[in-house]
Amino acid sequence: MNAIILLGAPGSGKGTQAARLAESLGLPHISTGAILRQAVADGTELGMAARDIMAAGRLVSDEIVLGIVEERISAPDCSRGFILDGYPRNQAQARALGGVLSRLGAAEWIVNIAVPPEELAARVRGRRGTDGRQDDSEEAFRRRLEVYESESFPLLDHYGDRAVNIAGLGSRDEVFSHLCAALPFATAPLTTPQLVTR
Ligand code: B4P
Repeated sequence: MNAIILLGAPGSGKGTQAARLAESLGLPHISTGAILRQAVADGTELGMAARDIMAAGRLVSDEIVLGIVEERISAPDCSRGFILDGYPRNQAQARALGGVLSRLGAAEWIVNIAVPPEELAARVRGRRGTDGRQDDSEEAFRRRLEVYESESFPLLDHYGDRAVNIAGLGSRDEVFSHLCAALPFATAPLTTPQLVTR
């Protein structure tokens, strides 16, 4: 079982790349952010608990998010593996996940998508108004970046050389090629015609 873990700042393209990888490998894409947004939209108890925290750009409690992840990865469609997008986001989550994955006997593949802050801000600004995400407002996004710097960025030290860094700048296709190159079992489709010489 392969557990692919995508790390990166808000707006780094974790969700974009996880969706492509899921399609290419035929593995489920598990986005804790998407699950939480759906719960908010459905008005469930979980959604009620998460709504204001997310809108403020803060992290939902570790206990809640671990519960979501444990339940999702124990579903039958995750038996070959899965792609985690947005989890873990701090050291407590990383330790909890490590315990769950070792019980499952899963191999961890950790990839960090590196994007400079000015590009992150430009991307999120670009989707304001189209996606209607409350946490994309100027204030909430600034807070999300601060939370990333203090809580999620240190995960790179936590994972050390088990995490592979890839460049998240460039087109979505280029980033996808870097991602596939970091995973021995993934192959990126050719994005430019191959020159055939006779
Ligand atoms: P997430 O849903 O994980 O959102 P994100 O980190 O902001 O986005 P992502 O990096 O996936 O960027 P995307 O592909 O969309 O989290 C939202 C909130 O949920 C958190 O703030 C928190 O409150 C809560 N939450 C989630 N997980 C949690 C956890 N584990 N613990 C506690 N709380 C948790 O890309 C961004 C934009 O860039 C898009 O518009 C995209 O089209 C564009 N883009 C992507 N790739 C590009 C490229 N190569 N070039 C140009 N644009 C690109």
